[in-house]
Amino acid sequence: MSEKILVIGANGQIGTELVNTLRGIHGRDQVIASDINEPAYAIRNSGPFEFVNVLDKDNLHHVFTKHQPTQVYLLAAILSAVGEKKPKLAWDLNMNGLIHVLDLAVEFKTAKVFWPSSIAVFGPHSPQHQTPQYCVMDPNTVYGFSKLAGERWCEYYFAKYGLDVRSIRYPGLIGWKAAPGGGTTDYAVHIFHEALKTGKYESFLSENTALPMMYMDDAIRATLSLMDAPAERLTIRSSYNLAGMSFTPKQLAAEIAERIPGFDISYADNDPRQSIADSWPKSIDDSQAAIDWDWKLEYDLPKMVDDMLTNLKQTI
Ligand code: AKB
Repeated sequence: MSEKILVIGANGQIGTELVNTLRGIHGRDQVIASDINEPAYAIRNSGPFEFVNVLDKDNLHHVFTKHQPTQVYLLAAILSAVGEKKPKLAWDLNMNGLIHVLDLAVEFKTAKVFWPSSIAVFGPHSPQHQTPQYCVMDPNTVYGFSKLAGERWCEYYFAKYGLDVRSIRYPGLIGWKAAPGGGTTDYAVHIFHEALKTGKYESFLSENTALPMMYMDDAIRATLSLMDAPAERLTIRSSYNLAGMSFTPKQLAAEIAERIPGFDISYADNDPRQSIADSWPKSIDDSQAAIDWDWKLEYDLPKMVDDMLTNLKQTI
């Protein structure tokens, strides 16, 4: 069957890469990019585009009627750092945007829905090392508890309406093609740009703050593997833990300094993102993803740093 894929929030860090990868697989006209803003440069000329505001259900209904998508990726969201500045908007967008899409997917009999969750669903009382799939979860950011509530809705729509909704708890994502959009893990992208431009960087997280991270190539591959997996193999309908690699700003800076001699890192005091990072896991147990859909990581820290610097050099 030929797919018709709607990507909502296509302008973001994941969306721009996902849209172009999906277009490479399914053909440009089979993948409808959509966003509340003008299409980002990276996706502007690569296929069809619709303006979509996930909070406007009539607008969404019109887009579903027009394109009758067989798959929907809902990527529109407010991330952790921006969410703390605009808590009500973050809750509204992250929650009601999801419920609108789940409702329309049921109404239009959309075959599959992908929705991203995050390591932000964990909180200060969750185990910090090798955080398991199931454990205490007491997120203390609006972003984190909107994602946790969203996971519950996804599982509920699967159980109640048979909607084939699939999800991953992404770690911090690092890529060279698009900028991250207001998260706590963004330092791990900014550092590469500043290393190449100025040879120095002030990290807003302290030197020993370990967080789970993943290279974008792995994240896109994981997303497509989960979406391609046979439904009967999937045992988790809330959201799968996904680990990637774990490192601190100091460890990342040391890897960069090996390739850019003289690179200098300093650390800011009292950034509000520090307490968010301190409430999140340091590493994640993603063994269920390996069992259910054969997940295997390809990029470790040195390989990711090599690839980032090689590619970014050509764009800066
Ligand atoms: C953020 O930092 O808010 C995101 C995330 C880990 O979900 N990158």
